Order: sequence, then C-alpha cells, then structure tokens
Amino acid sequence: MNDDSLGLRAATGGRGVPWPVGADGKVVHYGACRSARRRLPRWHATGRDDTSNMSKRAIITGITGQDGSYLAELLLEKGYHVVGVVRRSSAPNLWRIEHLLDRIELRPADLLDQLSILRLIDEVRPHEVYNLAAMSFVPASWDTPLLTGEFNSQGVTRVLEAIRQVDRSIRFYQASSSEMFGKVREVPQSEMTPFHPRSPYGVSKVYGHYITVNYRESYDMFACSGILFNHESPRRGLEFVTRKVTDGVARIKLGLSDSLALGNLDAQRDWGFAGDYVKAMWLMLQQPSPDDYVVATGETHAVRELVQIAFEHVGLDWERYVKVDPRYLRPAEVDLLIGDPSKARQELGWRQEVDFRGLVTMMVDADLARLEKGGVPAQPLA
Ligand code: NDP
Ligand code: GDR
Repeated sequence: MNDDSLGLRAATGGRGVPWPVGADGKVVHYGACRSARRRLPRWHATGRDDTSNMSKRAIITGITGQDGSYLAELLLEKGYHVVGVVRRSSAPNLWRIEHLLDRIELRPADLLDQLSILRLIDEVRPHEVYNLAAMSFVPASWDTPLLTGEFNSQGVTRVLEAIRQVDRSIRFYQASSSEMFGKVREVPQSEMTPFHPRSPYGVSKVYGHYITVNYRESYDMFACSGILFNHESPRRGLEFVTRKVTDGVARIKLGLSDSLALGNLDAQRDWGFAGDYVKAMWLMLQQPSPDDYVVATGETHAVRELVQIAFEHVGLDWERYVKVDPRYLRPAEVDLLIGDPSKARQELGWRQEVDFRGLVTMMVDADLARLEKGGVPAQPLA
C-alpha cells in the first residue's frame, strides 16, 4: 500500500520521506544502534543532533483527532517534518487538519495491524513518536470493550514493539489519561496516586500506561506517559460534554434547537485547553531523561457550572433548556477529577494559558460562528 491507495498523494504534495537515512545522511538499518555504548541509556547513543528541530521527524498517530491537529501545528512551528498516521475509512476525516495538508505527510497505518506500524517506523525513521490514536469516547468503551483494549492497550504495545525492533533511540510519548484514577484514592491526583479505573476505557489506558513504563524499564527506551486531564477546544468531538454543550447553546441561541439533553450534571472535571496541553507532550520528549507527568489545571468544575457559563455567555437561562436524560448516565461514573500539575510545572516549565471560563466562551463563540456560516454537522451521538 502507498499514499495513493488512500488518495492522499495530492494532499501530501506527493512528497516522500528521505528514508531510510539517519540525521547524518547515512543509510541506517535495523539494529543500527544495537552496538552503541551499552552502559548509557539508548537515547544517549544515537549520535543525532538533538539541538535543532530543523532536521527532526515526528510521527503522530491520531493526527486526525483534536490533539493530533494541535500537536501537528506546534511541531510544524518548531520546524519538524510531521508524518501523520491515517487509517482506512470510507469517508476521510481530515477536517481538523485541512489547513495543514500541504505541510504534513500522511501515511496509512492502523494500530490494529502490527506490520503496518513496523513498516511505518522503519520507513520514516522518526526521532519522536506521539501515540495519540485511541478509541477515546468513554461510553463507547462499554459497547466495545474488547476492541477498546485492542486499540488502547495492545495498540500501544504494537507501537512500542515496532520502535524496539527498528531503533530503540526513538523517543515515545503515550497519551495516558486521568480516567485511570477513576474512583479517586486521593485529592488532588498526582503521578503517585494509585489507579482505580471505572470503565473499559480507563482500564485499557492503565495497560497502555504500564506497558510504556515497562518498555522504558526493560529496554532503556525513552518512553514517557503523559497523564492528561480533560482538555477541550473548538475541535473537540461533538459527543464530549463540553462541545455538546457549546454546540447546543449555539443552536438554541440561533433558533436551530429548543433544548439540550444531558446526563450527570454533578460530575466534576479538571478541564483545560488542548492547545496548551500539546505543549506539555512536546516538552516531555525534550527532557534529559524519560518520565511520567500529570498535566492539569489544578481546578475542578461541575458539568452544571460548564452549562451555566455557556448559557450565560449568550444571555440565556440554562434551567429553561437543559433536560437530564438517563440515557446519558454511565454504568459507573468518575465523580471527581482534579489534577496536581506541580511536577509538570517544575520540571517541564509547563503553564496553561487559557482558564476555564476562557475555554468555555471560546468554544461557544466558535460554535456560533460556525453555525452562522451555515456549517451544521450531524447531531451529537451522546
Ligand atoms: P480523538 O478522539 O479526537 O482522536 C482519536 C484519534 O485516534 C483519531 O485521529 C482517530 O482516527 C485515531 N484512531 C482511532 N483508532 C485508531 C486506529 N485503530 N488506528 C489508527 N488511528 C486510530 O482524541 P483526542 O485527540 O481528544 O485524544 C488524543 C489521545 O489522548 C487519545 O489517546 C485519548 O484517549 C487521549 N486523552 C485525551 C484527553 C482529552 O481530554 N482529549 C485526555 C487524556 C487522554 P479517525 O479520525 O480515523 O477516527
Ligand atoms: P470524559 O469526557 O468521560 O471525562 O473523557 P466527557 O466529556 O465524555 O464526559 C465528562 C463528564 O460529563 C458527564 N456528562 C456527559 N458526558 C457526555 N459525553 N455527554 C453528556 O450528555 C453528558 N452529561 C454529563 C459525563 O458523565 C462525565 O462525567 C474524556 C475523553 O477525552 C477521554 O478520552 C479522556 O481520557 C478523558 O476525558 C480524560
């Protein structure tokens, strides 16, 4: 299979990656790093020039998702050659990266297919891999628990295993989640808080987290797990509660709808802006050694508060429009999440720029602008 099989050649400008060559311009082969100095961790033994991003190549799995699109923008700004992974679908889902298509390369692969991942890593020979691809909608994980595990647990192992076989010096980021804390054992949650996941999604992410830690400890790989709390944006999928609310508010304001059905209004989340959070992903892979970090705002808000701010922003009283529909309640709920981002702040120098109110109003304004222009995508699924 090549780019043409997905009709992507035009989108990528037909460019290929100059592979298989290392940053020094020499052809590299499987196991090229295996004879490197044994007593140093693998990522010290690459001979790559890590001081400049100009020559760096990064693979992003999940580039068509919310975070993938923001991360691709960030890496392009930093001068990376960005390779995005897309999976076969009857209707391409490129709306979040349409504005980037002439600056990135798209390659076909699927987290379910080990050989496609192995070939991808071997052909691109990236410096960094950001594994963002996942089945990310929590309620769907009860409908498809086995498939969720295949994507979110074994999918991570497949990427790590491909890196191990091709070149262990490749730096790896795993998109772990605050859903791993689930029924929380302490407040706030930090890197030391034990996990108690409450959904097949949460359970699958715990596996993804620990297999990342295990490959780091077993093979000296530069593998980091970012334990990110909820982060949102105007590019968020319509099924997640923030976007469902901001889209719903915009529809009601414009007379396109007269009510909004939601589930648990009492759930509390630590919500931040996705554009801020992808910076933490990049920072993790620029450190002298690999580690795991909680990324959060350190504040928590109830769904009810989200709803109130969003309706207030357009001058409406939420209680007139919002209905609680038991269909949106979950078999087991995560009641309260609030992260302690001290380590990310101290060690990575990471800071959020957008606060909760700023995030909600930005999303409402974006949905109003989109709907006013006539962009009316399908109704949210959940
Ligand atoms: P999205 O749901 O927006 O994007 C998911 C991406 O994964 C899409 O690009 C999707 O591709 C891709 N994907 C799914 N299955 C496969 C597969 N089998 N092979 C290849 N690609 C696949 O998620 P987000 O951007 O919000 O999240 C990114 C990651 O961060 C996910 O792993 C999520 O679980 C995790 N996370 C997210 C948080 C958040 O608040 N956003 C918080 C903590 C963790 P397609 O377009 O083809 O469907
Ligand atoms: P979450 O996000 O499950 O935290 O996972 P979501 O926005 O789906 O739910 C947040 C909270 O809102 C409550 N809720 C509703 N949720 C949805 N989707 N629809 C509703 O109508 C509704 N009403 C109330 C939920 O019960 C829940 O408590 C997100 C995903 O991005 C994961 O991939 C990621 O790992 C975590 O955030 C951190």
